[in-house]
Amino acid sequence: MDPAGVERMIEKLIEIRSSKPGKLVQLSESEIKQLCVASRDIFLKQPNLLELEAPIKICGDIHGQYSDLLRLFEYGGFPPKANYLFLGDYVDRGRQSLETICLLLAYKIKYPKNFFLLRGNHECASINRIYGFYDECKRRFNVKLWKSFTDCFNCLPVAALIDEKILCMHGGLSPDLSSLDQIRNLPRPTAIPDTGLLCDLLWSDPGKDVKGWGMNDRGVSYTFGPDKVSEFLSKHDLDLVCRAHQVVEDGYEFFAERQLVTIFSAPNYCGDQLRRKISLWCEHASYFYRETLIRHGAEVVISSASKVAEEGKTATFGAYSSLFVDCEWV
Ligand SMILES: [Mn+2]
Repeated sequence: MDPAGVERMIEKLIEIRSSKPGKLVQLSESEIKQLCVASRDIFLKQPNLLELEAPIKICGDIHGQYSDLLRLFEYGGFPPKANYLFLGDYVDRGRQSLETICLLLAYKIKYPKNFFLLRGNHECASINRIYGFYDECKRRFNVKLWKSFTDCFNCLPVAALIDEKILCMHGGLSPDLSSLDQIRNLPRPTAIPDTGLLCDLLWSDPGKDVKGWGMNDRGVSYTFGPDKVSEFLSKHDLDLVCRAHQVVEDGYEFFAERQLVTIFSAPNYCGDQLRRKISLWCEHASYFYRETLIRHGAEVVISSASKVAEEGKTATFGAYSSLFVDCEWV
């Protein structure tokens, strides 16, 4: 894809960052198709289990909340100021799945070695057909374009390993996962099956009261107990599982004595309130930085601006967070 074309699309997409949230960016159908094809090629050239290095900023679900994605970059730094790993669920539910996924794919094409996207359970045709993305594509373009996204999503990588110590995925562990090579060897392109390793990596959830493996209320995959997290980390000599997939009120939540963390990055819209909360985010960052430095000897910084409010009305879940892993601070 023509580098100048990608650059123009990025400019057009981030130009509205000072506009009222919700403003649409109308890209052309052919431009979007090119994004899908070019990013797909890059996903397939890179491994299904990405091996990444800190410093990198890890972000959870975005779900079409484009203005919040722009704020996240305003705070964390627009690429290439910082390296990013997103844990999936870019589309559905929010109003601007198209802008969200287009900006993320454009950054992937522009900075293939500094910007990474994992697959979420919503990056699958059978799910995003129902939860909003299909309708948005059909309303603003056509069904054919939605199919181009499906071809691209079927090639997204499913997990990442940071500094050989932090394993990241959208959902969680799987009873079928005994070696990390199994993730490396998962075939692509592929839809997300209803059972098995790929399904679990994208769908499973930790369960506080679970011992071993339990039923999942979603009707798909499993839940896993703290015992399974400990067992998995010690077997593979890892420090932390980092995943998304569940709304957590503060934007992040630890599990199993801090051996697993859930990150969720889609806050409710809140205008100026959010800006105020973002400064809180900084304060939290230094606190967690110190705390985890003691624990791991490597810095895992978790920051969050929580419970943001919208003009007098309290948001149900106003979490806004990302997990920072930054070796420069060692
Ligand atoms: Mn999910």
